[in-house]
Formats: sequence, structure tokens, C-alpha cells
Amino acid sequence: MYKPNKVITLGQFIIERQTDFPYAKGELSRLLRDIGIAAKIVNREVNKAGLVDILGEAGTDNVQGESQKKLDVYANEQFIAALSSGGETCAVASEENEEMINIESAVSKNAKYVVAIDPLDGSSNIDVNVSVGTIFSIYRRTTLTGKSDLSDFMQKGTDQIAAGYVIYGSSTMLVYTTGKGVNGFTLDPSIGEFCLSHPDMTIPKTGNIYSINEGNYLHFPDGVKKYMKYCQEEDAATKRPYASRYVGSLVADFHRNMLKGGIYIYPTTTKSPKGKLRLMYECNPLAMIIEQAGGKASDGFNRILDIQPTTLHQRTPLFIGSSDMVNKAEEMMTRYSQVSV
Ligand code: P6P
Repeated sequence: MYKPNKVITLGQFIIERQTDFPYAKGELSRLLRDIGIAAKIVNREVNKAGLVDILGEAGTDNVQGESQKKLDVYANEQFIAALSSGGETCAVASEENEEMINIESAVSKNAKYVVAIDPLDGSSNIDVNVSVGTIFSIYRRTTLTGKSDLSDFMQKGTDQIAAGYVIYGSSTMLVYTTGKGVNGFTLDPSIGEFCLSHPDMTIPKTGNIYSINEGNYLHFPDGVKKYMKYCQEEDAATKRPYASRYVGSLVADFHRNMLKGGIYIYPTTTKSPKGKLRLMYECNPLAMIIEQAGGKASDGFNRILDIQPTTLHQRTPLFIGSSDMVNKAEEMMTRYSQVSV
């Protein structure tokens, strides 16, 4: 007898998991739905970027002083609009905006959540058709009433309510966690829905892929140099040498390593003495996801999720992926690059 595969859409899944939050009245579910809607809109533009005048420079710079691509400005606008109209978010902190954005309409609705987001990470790859991504982090506001303020965002990664990413690649996927495991949804363009395709995602305890920009080798800490040499040594028992895979798009490297096992490292360099990646909307959300998937995320010495933020756009070194591989890299950092206190 024909048994149709049961398709579970993101919306259905969120509602079914509502019971994970007995005290929630659906606000988080609606917030996740809003993010899914914006991701579908951004996906539509990413997929036709080569056909319309949406490629290239926007002629503006973001807070990091990086030239903004038209598509990352567009993506930023779409996610902020979706979160604003959804009414569940009282403030947004975006890589593309220097200051946090208060959503007045939501404040009047007593919205519970704030969202930190990198609307289109890896956007320099758009023009060459390499996968890009969105990364988001959701916190419960700590201020009690009225306008949100910076203190709502100055929460450790361990306080995140939910975190996720969207990868706009050979297929478009939304992967998220609310602290009860990690689930992946693939966009089915024929029905315009994200459908559950990767339930209960876990990262292999070890792997044989390392992702790092080897071009910065001379500027890396000695511990990173030693770990890279370790990855390159011949040793059949540990399946070395590992494969070097670096897309130059964090979400693409992270997602591949999640599925196959591996480690991604963006350490300090002379050009980025605090690391390049941002804590609030790149490292913390991916660290929550990787830990929920059984992996590990540190700055080379300390757990990412334990870092106390002090500014919205602060950077941190990032070692993230299979736990055995991160442990080995940390061992090298401790042995060869321990910062003398
Ligand atoms: P580099 C993209 O700008 C990004 O933030 C990540 O997506 C990517 O992994 C990294 O920077 C690439 O940086 O210095 O190696 O080009």
C-alpha cells in the first residue's frame, strides 16, 4: 500500500514542539516563523542575484567598515521588516547596523524577545556564486518594560533561548535549536515551505576536515601553527593528513563540518588581534548549535558560550566543530600559545 512520506513543515514542527515551552504562549513559535518567512524572501533574491541588479557594491560601508553588497543590505532590511511586523521582537542587533534597533510597535505589545543577526554572512562570495548564510540568536529581554536597551543584548551565550542559521547553497536549509537538539529543514521551492529533512542533527565526535585560512599562517599563534602541522602529518590510525576545506563562508564551512565532522578555526591574527568573527551574531549562535549537536566551541582556551559580552560587535577567536578536534587544538594552544597572565 502506498504510504506517502509524511512531510513535516517548519511551521508544523514548531507548533508540535510548542510543548517544549509550557509557559510560552506561542510567541517564540511566531518569532521563528517570522525568521522562516524572511529567509524565503532572501532566498528568492539570492537565487536570482545574477539576473537582476542586486549584485555588486551598495556603495555604503557597514559598522565594520566593510563595503556592503546590495544583497546584504536587502537581506538586512527583510529580516528587520519581518521581525518588526511579527510583533514578538522588541529589538534587533544586526551586523549591518552600528546601533541596536528598537521596535517601538512591539514594545507596546510587551514583546519578550531580542534578536541578534548576521543577515547575510559571507556576502563577498555572492558575486562568485558561493554559498552564503544568515545566522541568528534569540534572547529573552532582561529589561522589564518600555524600550529595550543594550543590557538586553549583553547576555552570555548560555542565556540564548534559540539560535539558528540559514544556508543559501545548492539547496536552502534552515537549521535551528531551542536547546532541545538541532533540526534541519530544507526549502521545497515547489510548495514554498521549509520541510524537516535532518531531524536531531549531531556532529561526529571526530572528523578529518580542518577549515582555516592558511594564507594567514605567518600571523597565527604558535598553537594554531602546531595544530595545522598536526592535521598535515601522516598517521593512518588517526586518518591523517586531514583534508583542508575552506570556502570563505562561515555558514558553508560550519554546515559541512556539522554533517561530516571537522573543525573550523578563525584565530587571532596580526590584522585581527581579537579574531575576526563577532561574538553576538556569529559565534554564540553557532556555539549553541554545535553544543546541542554534541560538538564544542571555544576561543582556543575558554567556552564561547561563557564569554560575558561588553559590546554589540565585539570579536572573538573561534575554534568550533567536532569535540575531539577542538580539544586537540585547545591542547596545542595551551601548550604553545598560553597567554601569560
Ligand atoms: P577571511 C566572511 O566575511 C566571514 O565573516 C566568514 O563567513 C568567513 O569564514 C570569514 O569571514 C573569511 O575571512 O579573512 O578568511 O577571508
